[in-house]
Amino acid sequence: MFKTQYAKQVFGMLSARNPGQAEFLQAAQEVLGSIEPELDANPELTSNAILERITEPDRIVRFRVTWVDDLGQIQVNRAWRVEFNNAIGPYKGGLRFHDSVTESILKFLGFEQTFKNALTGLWMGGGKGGSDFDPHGKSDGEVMRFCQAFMTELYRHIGPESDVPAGDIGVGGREIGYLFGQYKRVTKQFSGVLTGKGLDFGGSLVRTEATGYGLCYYVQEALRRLRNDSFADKTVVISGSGNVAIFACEKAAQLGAKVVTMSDSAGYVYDPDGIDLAAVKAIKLDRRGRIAEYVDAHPGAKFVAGGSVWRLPCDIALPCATQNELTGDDAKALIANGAIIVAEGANMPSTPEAIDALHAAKVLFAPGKASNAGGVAVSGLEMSQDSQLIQWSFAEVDERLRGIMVNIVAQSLAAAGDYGMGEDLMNGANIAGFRRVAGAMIAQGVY
Ligand code: NDP
Ligand code: 2IT
Repeated sequence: MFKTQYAKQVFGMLSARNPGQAEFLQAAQEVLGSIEPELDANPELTSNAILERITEPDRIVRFRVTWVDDLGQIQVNRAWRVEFNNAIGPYKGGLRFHDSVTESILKFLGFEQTFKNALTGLWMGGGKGGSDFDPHGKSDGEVMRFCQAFMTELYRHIGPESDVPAGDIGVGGREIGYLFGQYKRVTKQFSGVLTGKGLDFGGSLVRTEATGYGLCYYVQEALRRLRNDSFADKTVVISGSGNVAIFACEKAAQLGAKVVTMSDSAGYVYDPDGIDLAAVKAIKLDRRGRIAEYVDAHPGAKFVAGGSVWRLPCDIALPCATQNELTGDDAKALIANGAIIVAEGANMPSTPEAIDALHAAKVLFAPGKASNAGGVAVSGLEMSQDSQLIQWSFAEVDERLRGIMVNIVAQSLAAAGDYGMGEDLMNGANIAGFRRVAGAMIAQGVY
């Protein structure tokens, strides 16, 4: 599986030390596999024990969150903050509230975040946190009380120059507002300790749209450079119907494509006329409803319970829901249907089998840590604005975001080119992100 003794030995150690952490080992295996030529070319990476250090989180805080539901019952959830690596900046990364959350999932996300943040070119280390709290079906009051209880412990571990959380699955503007309110209540500090804040209290324009928009800017640039092509007149299939999916759909349509699907954990909608995004926003953002409701007002569309959007014909596939949602068989269906690029809006949505199949078929594959970096990039821009107590215009932030995504494509192709890997955007992103973090670690000595 590995060609170098060093990567093989470290992965063996990781597997022995982290039993049952399948997601974390999956993410680590991908990165270690990609950077092997870099290890061969730079023996100081081995002598500085960079792989042993970069795969072990700096620290993990785990805590109990106790809150009272609307029936007066006491509820207990588990929560974590994984502070993975701060070689190039304060720990930075989102909070996920979902009943599937485990330490393995947060470690994979924090590990990925370390390299993603490096690719943005901004000063941000890697972190991730969250809870097994499931916000589905909870009232506003319950979500607020949970967020307040969560922050009552988390506040002592974070700070604008040490660790800056943001949103992820189940954590959007509402939750960040409640978390920020509680942070201020217990610390008396108004600072950029969280990103994704409301526009009237330290938030940045474009942060809400940033991940989905950035994903499309990345795809636009990759298609331009590698296929002399664009979004114009392409059919796009998107999974998910949350923050990332909605704004990927919006930008893809603005760039001339037709998006025909969106989904949630219950199933997907297929609209051959192109998704009516205003309707999706009304259902998902205004009413917090289910995507199945879309067909009520769109008789030409259908809702399919379960099933996979990846079996539908498309040119561009944008997985924007969750990890391991696009399997090897899904990839084979996309290849058979003539897809030209799969670009990850979610974190690690493609299984290793899917990635192998896409590479073998020469379908462009954009790894999440590169193609979904727009969200955290604008979080970094929010931190810059907060530290100066200013707010840039929409156009200014959007242009900086576009520049960062174009640069991520360039950096990835340059790193792949260093080892004759051509258009391998995954190996290129892993090498480029790793280089920056490893270089900073070596320069900062043994710690
Ligand atoms: P949201 O909570 O806004 O939306 C998540 C969407 O994915 C929902 O449609 C949800 O459906 C679906 N989903 C979640 N879990 C599952 C599951 N186990 N099976 C099937 N569907 C599921 O989250 P985001 O849009 O913010 O995040 C989506 C992905 O993008 C995640 O992988 C996240 O890590 C990644 N990401 C997010 C960024 C951000 O800025 N928000 C930045 C970079 C990456 P349902 O409602 O039924 O659960
Ligand atoms: O996965 C991610 O990059 C995010 N959820 C966004 C993190 C952030 O700090 O904005």
